[in-house]
Amino acid sequence: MAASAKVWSDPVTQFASDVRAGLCGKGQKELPSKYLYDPLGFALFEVITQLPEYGLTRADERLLRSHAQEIVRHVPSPALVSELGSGSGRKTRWILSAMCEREPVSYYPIEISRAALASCAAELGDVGCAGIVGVEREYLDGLGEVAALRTGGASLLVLFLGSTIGNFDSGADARFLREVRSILAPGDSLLLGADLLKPLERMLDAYDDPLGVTAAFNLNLLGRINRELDGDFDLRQFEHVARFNEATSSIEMHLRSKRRQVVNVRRGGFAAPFAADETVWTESSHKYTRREIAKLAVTCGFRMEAQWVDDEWPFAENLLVAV
Ligand code: AVJ
Repeated sequence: MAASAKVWSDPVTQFASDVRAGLCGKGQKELPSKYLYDPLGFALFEVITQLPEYGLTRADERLLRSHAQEIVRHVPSPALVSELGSGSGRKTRWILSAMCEREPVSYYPIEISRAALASCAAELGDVGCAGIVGVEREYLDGLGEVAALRTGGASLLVLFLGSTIGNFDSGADARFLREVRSILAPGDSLLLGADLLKPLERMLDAYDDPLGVTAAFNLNLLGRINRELDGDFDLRQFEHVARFNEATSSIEMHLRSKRRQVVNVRRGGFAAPFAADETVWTESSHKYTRREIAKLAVTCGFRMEAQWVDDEWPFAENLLVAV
């Protein structure tokens, strides 16, 4: 039993089986967006956050910077801070510094990307009172671990920033938030960043920038398959596509095969056929309305304590409290 559990949890085996499932079935091909973030993908995403067309991360950071004191005032003291997908950690600085003005705080970033954890520890190492303990796990497993560490009457403040919630398929965002809620105790807080619906042109430019950084970020997923699974994708035979799906209110990223071709993934032991113009769906990024977030909060066992919206780039910071 131990042996099979070990084989299954091997990250390469898991990646190979997810790629096989995503590329070899009938119907729409798809790959889980979490695989976009290998070290190269993580670095490309960092560049995306600096593009003039991609206002999301700057809006998130502006809101946290301007309202950190106020946000923290809603959180019962003492509190542990944990973050689902810390990324570089840059935005988190404002919250941690505000927490530190009242008490020393332990911060538990949860990340599957080791590169992100390292960058996060380096970025936040100088925030005086914060002890940083990185947790290299999937979000819910990691959060369960952090919740088990709490002692006495400490509350938990969970950060889920950057609109990563929007990457779940429709319906899966609510399922995920309910799972988060089930790990929390009444009175714990969840600070949820969510990108808002905005004019179509603005959304498309953000996911198909003229420099081609987002295209590189997307294509890198095929490069990663080549590197880690000994694949033979010719990246020049695929192109980046960003489109808005009205029905789901999501920006979708796809990779379109420029011609009919067969790609071998040798370490996975399979080959994937592509028709000309067939796409692989690599990411959805749902765009919320303010009311939709409020409804989501309530159906998942939270109340909406407060909401802050950026003036330049429609994006909302939502403070939810577990009921
Ligand atoms: C990191 C989930 C916020 O959906 O906007 C950026 C990732 N994809 N450009 C997003 C992303 C393409 C991103 N999040």
